[in-house]
Amino acid sequence: QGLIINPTPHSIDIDRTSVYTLPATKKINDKKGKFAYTIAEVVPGGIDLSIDFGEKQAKKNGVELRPEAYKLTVDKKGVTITGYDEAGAFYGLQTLRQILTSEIASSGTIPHMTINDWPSLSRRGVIEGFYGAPWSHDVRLSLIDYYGKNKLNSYFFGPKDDPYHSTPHWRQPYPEPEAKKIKELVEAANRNHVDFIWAIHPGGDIRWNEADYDSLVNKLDMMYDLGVRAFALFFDDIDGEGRNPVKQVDLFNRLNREFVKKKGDVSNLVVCPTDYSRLWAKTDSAGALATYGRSLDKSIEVFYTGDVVCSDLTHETMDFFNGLIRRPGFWWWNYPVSDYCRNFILQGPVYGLDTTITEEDVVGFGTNPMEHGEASKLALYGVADYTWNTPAYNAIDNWERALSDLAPDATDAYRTFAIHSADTENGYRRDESWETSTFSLNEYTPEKAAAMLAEFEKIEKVPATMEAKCNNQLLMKELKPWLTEFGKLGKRGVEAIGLIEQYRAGNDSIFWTGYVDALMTPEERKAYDAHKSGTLKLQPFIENALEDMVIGFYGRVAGNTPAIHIPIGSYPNLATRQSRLMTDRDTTNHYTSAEAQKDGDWIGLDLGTLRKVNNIRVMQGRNSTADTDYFDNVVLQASADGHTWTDLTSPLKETYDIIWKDDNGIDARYVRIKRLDSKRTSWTTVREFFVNP
Ligand code: LTM
Repeated sequence: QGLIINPTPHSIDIDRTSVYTLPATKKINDKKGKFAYTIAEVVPGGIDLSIDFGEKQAKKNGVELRPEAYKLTVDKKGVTITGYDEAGAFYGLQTLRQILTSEIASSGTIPHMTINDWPSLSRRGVIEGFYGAPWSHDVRLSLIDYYGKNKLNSYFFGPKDDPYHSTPHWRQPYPEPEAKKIKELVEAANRNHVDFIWAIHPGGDIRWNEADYDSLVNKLDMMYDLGVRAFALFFDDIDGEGRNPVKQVDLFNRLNREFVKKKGDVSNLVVCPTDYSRLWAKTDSAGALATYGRSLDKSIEVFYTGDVVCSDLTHETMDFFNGLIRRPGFWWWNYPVSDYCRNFILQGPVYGLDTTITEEDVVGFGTNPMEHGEASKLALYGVADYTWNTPAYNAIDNWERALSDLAPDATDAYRTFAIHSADTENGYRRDESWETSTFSLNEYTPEKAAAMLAEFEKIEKVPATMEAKCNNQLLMKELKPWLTEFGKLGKRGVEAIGLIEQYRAGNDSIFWTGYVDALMTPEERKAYDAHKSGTLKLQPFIENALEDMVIGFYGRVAGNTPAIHIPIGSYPNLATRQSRLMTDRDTTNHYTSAEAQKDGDWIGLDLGTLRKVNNIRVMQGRNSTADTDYFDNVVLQASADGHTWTDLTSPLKETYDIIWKDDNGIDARYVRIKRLDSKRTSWTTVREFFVNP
């Protein structure tokens, strides 16, 4: 209580009956003279501090005997930090920084305590490995500082859109100003006990010949001269000759012998294979991963993203990969990366990581963040906690602490924004709005409506509160477009609740005027689509309420139910706005399942009421008949009640565009395409699902 330390220490023992009073002056005993810079940063006022490190000292003082471990004691003499090594002592100082700024020390005293601490995983870090605008120099520096503060020790520099990291310029030196910045980053990383690992991504146009081998060594040498002492080679997301696993392995082994070992002060290579996900990895002995397992030097570490590109981390996931590559893999976690859903800013908790994972499963853990570096800190706070103290990790508790760490004066407002800005809608699905209970019109109660109204009113105020109280300008710059749309979402929600009341009171004329007003204009829709929040519950709540009310309203004034087409099916994201792309009468955009298709999966429409259906057309695939993302071997079906289905066609194999017509028609409220059995595992995509077009 009153003390927040991230990452959570392994052991902390506080004696609240005795306190050490912070003195007016600084008395520092920095035994090896290594920490003047960090102490000046961490300790602003007076203190009695003794700091040392080394195996001998660690043994003497009861420090856990493993790299990066430390012990920190506060007693009547002051603060003593002993590191197993220099990094351990540095981490002891980072813990001290958090003690001194915690409530526990706000009155100038600190209770006596003993902290014994060490990392669960020895390689903990960040991969700047996304597509999109690489981080700016300022953001990188701010992040490196953040890694140090949160005991993250590895930073892979591999932004896909850095032309000197990848094709076309990987063979060439960085221009002078860029090279200078990299040197500065290396220095900042060294100050923060972070390994700066420079990655190269040459597979797009590499030629397996001596000239390109020399180009590669030459480039690594140039980076070495800038101070880089750790390297990675990425062969992800490439076509052509570069994919050859035998050539890749030969290259890695040769570089290991002729560059890494020869230099003597360069860390083990880390490589990313082309088969970095189980989704397309071959499991036979001639497959790429088995080739790595058989022939790759044992000192070389191998990245893996899991069962799919963005996956949860589990023992089963790693067992599959580790068995093939014959060593524990290096986990590449594609979260909170948002390059596949750039209109989202992912602010939810860090979860999906098994807390019984150990170094027997993974040799290291790298997280791939968003191009919004500051806004990614929320997730990095979680990754730091998980990787440092894996068994104790608690996702929600960590997320709550992260919010107050990043926006101490605007925590509530930031929390309101973040809780509704977590899901991806169409990718690595994340829980969102978990404290909000939405309701459909027929479940209305005054209490439920009041609760939703209160939430929307709170949301409406968030942008102004964040503007006034969040002092982190880099963060605000990144969040701003989303905050603006979030405020508008709040306003739309307040209006929707008002309309529900008018509708329920039978005020048809007021309802109708308000309804027309509440519909989003194409410009409003475009702005929201570009910077989305609340896609899991809030926006669907508003849209469903409006739709239900207008159907009811037409029924009331015209005496029948109008034609509606609501997407339904076995994929969870059919309930989101994204699925409306299949009923928007625009064949240039599409709904995507965002999950592999399985036998029994189905996609269909609810027509709102029983109707005569005599014409159905389902256009699948993203662009053309060449697309592979259609359901294979499906049957078109109709149903009056959603339980008993009638086949309208025989099984349709490899049919991208399904057309069914029958002059007599069938009475149905539901229609669907249902997959029978097939080997296809791609996602499925529907451009348009027409019924009686
Ligand atoms: O994940 C890997 C190994 N490669 C790429 C990343 O560069 C990209 O950021 C993520 C997320 O889209 N997916 C990838 O396949």
